Amino acid sequence: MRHKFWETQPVKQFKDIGDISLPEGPIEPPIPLSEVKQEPYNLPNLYEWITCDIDSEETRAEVCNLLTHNYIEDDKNMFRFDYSKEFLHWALRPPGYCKSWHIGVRVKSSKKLVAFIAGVPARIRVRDNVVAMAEINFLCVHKKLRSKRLAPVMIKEVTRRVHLENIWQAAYTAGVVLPTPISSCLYWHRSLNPKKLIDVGFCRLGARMTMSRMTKLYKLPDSTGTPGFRQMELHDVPAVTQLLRNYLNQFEVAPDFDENDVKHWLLPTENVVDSYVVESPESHKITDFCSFYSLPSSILGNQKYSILKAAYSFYNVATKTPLLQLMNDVLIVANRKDYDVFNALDVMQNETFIKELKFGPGDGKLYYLYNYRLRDTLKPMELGLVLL
Ligand code: NHW
Ligand code: MG
Repeated sequence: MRHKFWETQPVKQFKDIGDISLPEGPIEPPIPLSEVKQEPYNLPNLYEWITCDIDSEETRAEVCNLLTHNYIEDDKNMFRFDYSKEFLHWALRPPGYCKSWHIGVRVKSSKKLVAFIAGVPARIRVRDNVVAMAEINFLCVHKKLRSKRLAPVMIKEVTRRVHLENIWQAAYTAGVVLPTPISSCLYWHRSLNPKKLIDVGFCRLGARMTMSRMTKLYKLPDSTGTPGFRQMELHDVPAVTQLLRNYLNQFEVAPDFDENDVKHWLLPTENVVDSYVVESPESHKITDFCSFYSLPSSILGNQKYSILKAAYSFYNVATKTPLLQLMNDVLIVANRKDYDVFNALDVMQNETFIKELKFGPGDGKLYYLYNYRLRDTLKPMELGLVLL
């Protein structure tokens, strides 16, 4: 398959797969900032660029509205991600974020927002190198403007604005195959509310399965089992950071989190991100950590339900409690908080609990790096990075 745009970009190409003469690392060197294009790329005449002020309630609502009606749907167009304003506030304003990386396109005459793309800064370790990167997400073009090659212009513009901050690499994910994934991961789903999931068509009753057997199969206890399991608090930030840094070290690609990052990304925020620790009842040391973020989907065209409440496994570290037990406790918490489904990628050590905790397979999520070549693709278990 030809990729007219992606073939022109500094990414590992399909023809490079297996070519061991190519070195690992950056594909193109940085250029002096004075040589970075100073003006935005050209848009078709009816449209104009805007920098979206995510601090403004009104802009955030506009972006939410665009995404709610035009962002990612499943293969069968039954569900569409429904990012909340609180979620966007969290996702787009990590430490050191750049306003200029929150990019919208609107119709000049009506001012209607019709496209969006965003980047946030992150330090990502690739094997032994910590690389300053942008994480690119929320690329969205209004349904009526699809297939007009607007996406490549959006990508070039965000690249230019990232370059202006002297950053030359990026990480992103997609459900589609582009040149070329660093890892191909799979989502797994753990039913919490099987009856609703069947009603809305998220899953089906298998052969020889009845609703009552299904309900019994997925039933969870009311309270968690691990002594010392509790919600993470502000004073846990140093201990959690240490735990995470030690743990993430074993993966080939992983974020290089410091305390500020942990505070932002992992301290509980109502309806956005939830984190729990295990504090040893004897030593009061934090021995284990787990977290999930909250990303509902709109249910398209169902009479009875309009929202699917989904929790997504984020970062989990088990040093004392078995990971299986820790994750079972997270399922219990998510169930108690009324989530319908708990999702996890097969990254890190997630494979060790996915089958036993009754997750079923779902869609793929492909991970990519921009302007950074890895010699071989990584197994999901070698990946220590979760992108929203
Ligand atoms: S993935 C979510 C993407 N969004 C959606 O799926 C929402 C629904 N779909 C749409 O809004 C998470 C449109 O279909 C979009 C494409 C906008 C996706 N990534 O305008 P054209 C992210 O946000 C290529 C990258 O005609 P369209 C991560 C496609 O292969 N490229 O298509 C975003 C083709 O190029 P090719 C994608 O359907 C990462 C070209 O776009 C893509 O109207 C971005 C066609 O453009 C995707 N998901 O609009 C990259 N989908 O070469 C960041 C399609 O094959 C890179 N394409 O001809 C790093 C930048 C920063 C670097 C800093 C150093
Ligand atoms: Mg287009």
